[in-house]
Amino acid sequence: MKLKNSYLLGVYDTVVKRNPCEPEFLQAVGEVLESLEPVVEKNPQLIKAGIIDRIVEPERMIVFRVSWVDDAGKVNVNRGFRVQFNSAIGPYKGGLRFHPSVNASIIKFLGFEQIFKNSLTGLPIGGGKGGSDFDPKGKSDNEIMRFCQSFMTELSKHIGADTDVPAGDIGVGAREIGYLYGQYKRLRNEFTGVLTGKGLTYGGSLARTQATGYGLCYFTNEMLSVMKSTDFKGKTVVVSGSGNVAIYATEKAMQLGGKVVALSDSSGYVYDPEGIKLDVVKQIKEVERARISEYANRVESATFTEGCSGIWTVPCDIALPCATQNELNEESAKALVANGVIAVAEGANMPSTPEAVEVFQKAGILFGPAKAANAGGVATSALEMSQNSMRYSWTFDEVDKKLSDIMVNIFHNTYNASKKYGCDGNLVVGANIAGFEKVADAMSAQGVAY
Ligand code: NDP
Ligand code: 2IT
Repeated sequence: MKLKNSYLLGVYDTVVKRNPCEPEFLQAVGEVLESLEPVVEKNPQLIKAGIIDRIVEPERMIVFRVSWVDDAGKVNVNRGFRVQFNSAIGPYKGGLRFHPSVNASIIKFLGFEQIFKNSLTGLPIGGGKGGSDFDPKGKSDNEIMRFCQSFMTELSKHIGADTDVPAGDIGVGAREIGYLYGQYKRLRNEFTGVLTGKGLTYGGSLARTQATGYGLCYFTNEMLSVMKSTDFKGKTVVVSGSGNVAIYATEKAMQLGGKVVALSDSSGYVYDPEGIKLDVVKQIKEVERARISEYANRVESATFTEGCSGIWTVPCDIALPCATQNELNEESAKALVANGVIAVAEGANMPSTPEAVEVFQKAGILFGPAKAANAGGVATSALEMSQNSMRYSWTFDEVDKKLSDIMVNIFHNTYNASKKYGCDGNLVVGANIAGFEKVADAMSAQGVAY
């Protein structure tokens, strides 16, 4: 922790005391507080108004039991969460994660990040996140359906199209959103835009599936162009993960002229020096829900290596971590730098450890932090909400164009904020400050309840 400002140190100490055993949440808060030092020094009125003391404390956290019956007739119990972190600029908005590692710390770090990310989109959405320690791997469709129905039976009491609008994240894609939506509608008898990432036949938006990965590449392309006068053309790209974000980041990186040579999952990574064949990946991951190792069985030029962090030893010009938090540590960052990487942009949430970020920044590598670089998913979710409110839908090209404009804007707002506060080109600081300013203003305007 490099915090020096005594007020911010006090805020951080309180967060540590209130949230023991929550390392991911403390990591996310620590990074934002460090970035806000110059803002607090320029704007001491923030201290009296308690804006930062308030922003680090969720407005509400709901924790609930999710009981469900498996195919053998046995009752299973999981824990469900929804953190409603900040509603200053719009209804709570953020995904649901189903993964065995989910706990209060993970949900709170994600919900906290979402406040600033959602603000950066320029759209009226507050910060929230939820999920469960349920593991979808190896479950039948019927088990997934029963779990989702049980989860939504409780969650439905706390969400609504103007209150809190969940979406997908790790382990929650179109299938899960469908089951969750069906149950909400059954319970409430309302056809409303209460979830995003819906199927196209019942209120989903074109381009939402592609949005996070495409948006990541639009952001990266603008960062490359403005800060290094280059682009994706002819560049070698490594993408970690092989889920929703990784697949569509790969697709757009290739459309922009890059060559993606590696993808991973939690078991290991595949390396294909001839360039990843995305149709094979989509068949394996989206249709068969199988492991990425299968790619090496089907494509002759590819090899599979066990262990997911080895992917960062593959030489590349551009690295796009798109799997999960803290997947890229100091050692991996050093390997990337030694191999000549010029840009790293985060598709996943907080995939780089603080030590890794420092390695990139010291080496002068372009670094696009998650809050800015992966905001295209939630931005397009907000566009889905707009279409639902209008009972209308835009074409793929209309949504894609809005997405691209939003990502270019996010880059410039982030870059400009870094310059305004004397940290030229430090997009971590820029994103945190640009995201914070709008939320802080709205919180000040709305007063404090006595
Ligand atoms: P998916 O569930 O579609 O894919 C997740 C991918 O990451 C899989 O390849 C998975 O491998 C891998 N992964 C998950 N956990 C781990 C782990 N502990 N170690 C190694 N690999 C892991 O999720 P998404 O693609 O939607 O999400 C990926 C990241 O992007 C997450 O950080 C998410 O928060 C973030 N994000 C997602 C958005 C969206 O719109 N979906 C928007 C913005 C950010 P395996 O199958 O082996 O588990
Ligand atoms: O981390 C994220 O921004 C998401 N998982 C997407 C959230 C959303 O509401 O679309």
